[in-house]
Amino acid sequence: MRCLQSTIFATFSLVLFLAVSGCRNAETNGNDAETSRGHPANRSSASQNTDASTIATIPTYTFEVVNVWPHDPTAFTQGLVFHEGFLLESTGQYGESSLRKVELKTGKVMKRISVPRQFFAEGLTLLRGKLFQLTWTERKGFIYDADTLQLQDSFSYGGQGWGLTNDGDSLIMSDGTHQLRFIDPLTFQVEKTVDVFDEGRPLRELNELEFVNGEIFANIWHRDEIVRLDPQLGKILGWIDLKGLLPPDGRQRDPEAVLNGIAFDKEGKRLFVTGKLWPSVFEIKVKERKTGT
Ligand SMILES: [Ca+2]
Repeated sequence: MRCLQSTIFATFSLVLFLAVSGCRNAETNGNDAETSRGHPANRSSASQNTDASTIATIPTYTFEVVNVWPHDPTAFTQGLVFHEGFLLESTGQYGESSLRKVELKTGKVMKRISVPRQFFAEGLTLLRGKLFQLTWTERKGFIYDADTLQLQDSFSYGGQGWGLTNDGDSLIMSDGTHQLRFIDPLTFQVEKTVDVFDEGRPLRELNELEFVNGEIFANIWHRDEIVRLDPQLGKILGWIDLKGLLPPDGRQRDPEAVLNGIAFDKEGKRLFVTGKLWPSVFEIKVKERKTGT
């Protein structure tokens, strides 16, 4: 009898040990996913599906500078849009946030609308003649006339506001997570969300956005890279490596002086990028990186 009790106890202990080990492994894997931000030069991705059969090589792109234009080095760029020959820009920081109309070739600020000092302005997009501007943690967005920059209205949303673009129908916003929200521009209800994964891990801190030829281009906070995303699935379609675009000696010593600003000229097929406190706006051509380069 004692032997049987011992056997039962030993079996129970083994099951308990395996269960606890399994939990620990799951926790460890979860923490790895939370903390890992690195990624290899030659990438593969399973997107939302980690099945090995779906893993495919993701192309990486490099760039060629077509033009360099001046940019206000005090502009803490959070949103960038191209419209009828001008850049429209949202700048952040409390007490300094603004909406600007900027002459591309001179960088001259033609018009500047100050955002009330209790708001930290973020992403910006132009849809149906209106400019929509997010704020960081204030859960309030502003709507302006795209031609006059006159404030017309405001709207509310949950969570943080980071980047903003649109697909012609919906506003698409990032909020510091790996999720993009599609929002109705009239009711401001969330229509759907799309999650972005890099090799099975959440790709967090998606920042400034731009809708380019049916894809979403997204800055990632503190990285000199833009990720190209499928808007329907959030699947990663490619990476644009912008290291070296603005060398370290061209940057201010502010750790926040990072790449953040993508604008696309649909008619001219021109792509513009800049950063927070950067002295230049770059028109770039994206080129697929050849193997071994
Ligand atoms: Ca943009």
